[in-house]
Amino acid sequence: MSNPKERILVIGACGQIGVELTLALRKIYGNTNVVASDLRNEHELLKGTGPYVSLDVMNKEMLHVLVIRHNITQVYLLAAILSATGEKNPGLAWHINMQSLINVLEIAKEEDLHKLYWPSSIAVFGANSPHQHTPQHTIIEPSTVYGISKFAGERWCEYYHKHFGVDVRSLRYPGLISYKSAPGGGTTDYAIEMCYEATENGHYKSYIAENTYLPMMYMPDAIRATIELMETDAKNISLHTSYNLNAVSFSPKEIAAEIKKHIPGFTISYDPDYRQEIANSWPQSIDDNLARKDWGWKPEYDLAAMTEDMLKNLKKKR
Ligand code: NAD
Ligand code: AKB
Repeated sequence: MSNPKERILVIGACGQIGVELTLALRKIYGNTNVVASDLRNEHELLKGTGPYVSLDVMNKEMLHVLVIRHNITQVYLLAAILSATGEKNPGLAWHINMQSLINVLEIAKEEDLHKLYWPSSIAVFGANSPHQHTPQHTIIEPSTVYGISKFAGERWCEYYHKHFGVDVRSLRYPGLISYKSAPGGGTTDYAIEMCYEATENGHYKSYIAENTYLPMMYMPDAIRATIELMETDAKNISLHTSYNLNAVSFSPKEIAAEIKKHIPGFTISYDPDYRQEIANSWPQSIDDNLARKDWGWKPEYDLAAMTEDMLKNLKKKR
């Protein structure tokens, strides 16, 4: 059961996940108890739904003041630089992804916050990890700066839990597919772009090759997984790094075929770029048995249900 006394801060609330997660948290905890924050201007969908604060998470003093002033008890840290953007500026990606987490972990320790959520990614895995049903515990040798920062972040989460008792929880999200807020520079964004282009222009040029499989998930499943993980009793959590999380696996060719069922004239061409190498290093599917066993995770959307819902909503947006 969620505690109505919780006061939540979402950092990176205007991003692809942040908008939908903030709205979902406001439904559960009450609009005024969920403070949204971001570097960017407030997202259209958040306007009028609850408090919004402009924040650079890299400024630890400002973050600390905000946490105290708003009596914050839980933080969801979503600010990050994703895989494709990260490869263009590795130093910046490392700096932002690491320092933001350390700032929040330190404040969680100092202010004795009840809980902290920070997402990891399938990007922690690398070319030497098993690519099919990639296990929770296996070879982890990420090749992108994003993946390296996520792996280091997982270790920091476990460290703060073990040494300072911080209740930090984490999921290794697959590529997330959604239509409400635009994606922020990931390798898996191709699938979202394909749905947008299919409804707008009837054609898409994919930067990922046709038979490249990647683990993916529809946003409603990701939001539900996040809230279920955060609401489960602490005694159910056996892992303080980050849980593998699986839903669907598909290739560009497969999602294109699914789109054609709804938009028969849709055509696709392929022109792989630097993101292909990133995709090649990642798993094709994930073993998430531990998440299922510990806190009862079960996805709902398959490729067909996800594509149908995406296209229906994108058509409504036009
Ligand atoms: P996003 O890029 O869409 O959103 C991130 C938000 O953080 C943006 O609104 C950005 O303005 C904000 N931000 C950046 N720097 C900031 C700063 N210094 N201070 C405050 N805000 C700042 O990313 P997303 O897709 O919503 O991802 C959220 C988290 O989930 C990230 O940690 C990401 O690595 C992780 N994740 C996402 C996916 C996915 O497919 N979207 C998959 C795996 C993991
Ligand atoms: C990306 O492609 O960078 C993200 C992720 C899987 O972490 N979507």
